[in-house]
Amino acid sequence: MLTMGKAITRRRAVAVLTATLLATGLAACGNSDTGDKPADDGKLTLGFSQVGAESGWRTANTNSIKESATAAGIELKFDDAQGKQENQITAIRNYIQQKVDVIAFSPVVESGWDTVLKEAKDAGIPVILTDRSVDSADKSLYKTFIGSDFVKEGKLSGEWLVNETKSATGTVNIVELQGTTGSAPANDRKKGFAEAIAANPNLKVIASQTGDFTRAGGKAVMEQFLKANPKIDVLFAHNDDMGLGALEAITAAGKVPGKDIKIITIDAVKDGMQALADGKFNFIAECSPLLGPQLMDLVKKVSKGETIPQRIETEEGTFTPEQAKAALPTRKY
Ligand code: GYE
Repeated sequence: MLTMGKAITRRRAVAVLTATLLATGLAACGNSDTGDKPADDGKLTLGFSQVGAESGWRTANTNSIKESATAAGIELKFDDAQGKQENQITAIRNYIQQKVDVIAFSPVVESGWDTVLKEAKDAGIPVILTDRSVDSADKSLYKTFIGSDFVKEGKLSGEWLVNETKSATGTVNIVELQGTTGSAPANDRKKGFAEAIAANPNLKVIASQTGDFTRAGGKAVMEQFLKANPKIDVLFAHNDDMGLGALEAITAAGKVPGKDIKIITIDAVKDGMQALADGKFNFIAECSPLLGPQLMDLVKKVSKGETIPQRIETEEGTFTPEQAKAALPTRKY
């Protein structure tokens, strides 16, 4: 960590020196191998590898990152990995080759990052994890993580259900739509929810499968759940989009969402909040995608070699239908 910090300080010192030389009209000591990055112009360059465009949350997150890079005067190189880890690894390697100042990415799954993170570290390029974390034991492979407490989101969802069903007699059958297999939010939300309902044996998860965080996935898996299980009381979907897809399957099966089947989701993007305000969903735990401004702040800090916290968590709440109605008019995503 310390060595890396020093390396960064040195890199920045070179950048400042280069900028000064340019400003005084002297020849620049050029980075001729950086392709589209000109000889260091003093501008910070951030290489960002995004998961994909699977959900409303992701679209809002991408917009937040692009807008805040522009606002902060940071040059952004952006790559959409289309949900594939190998594409993210390729993008990160390209950023290393291009000698960007900082790399940030939202890892699609938790494991399998050590090699490429080590390559970035060896090149002296600091890495910031945004939104999703990695399971690397060596914490020096990245500077910080900025994002949500996914276990807490699952827990809040489960606690709402425990309270909602406290006077229920008999078994409450729950189906669960999981996020992308192996992703931090899918692993953690499942865990948090399971922990929250564990003390109530009448709350039973009778089916749990991935819908890959997409509307299409949520709809297709919910159709299977409905075919296989005559009595479903509750749907817990790991994001709004899968819940929205499931609504179509539930309605097509002749059931009333929000009444025959209670629906709990996570994210609180506008479409989800509308479904909640309309009484089709019953509860949403919030997960904010607006990570851009804080990320740009951190990019500036790490590039100067400043010490930053190892983990920075987003503040979030929960919503009932009434609260969704009140929040919708000013909702930013
Ligand atoms: O909840 C989901 C998205 O990683 C927190 O990814 C993010 C999740 C979000 O596809 O909608």
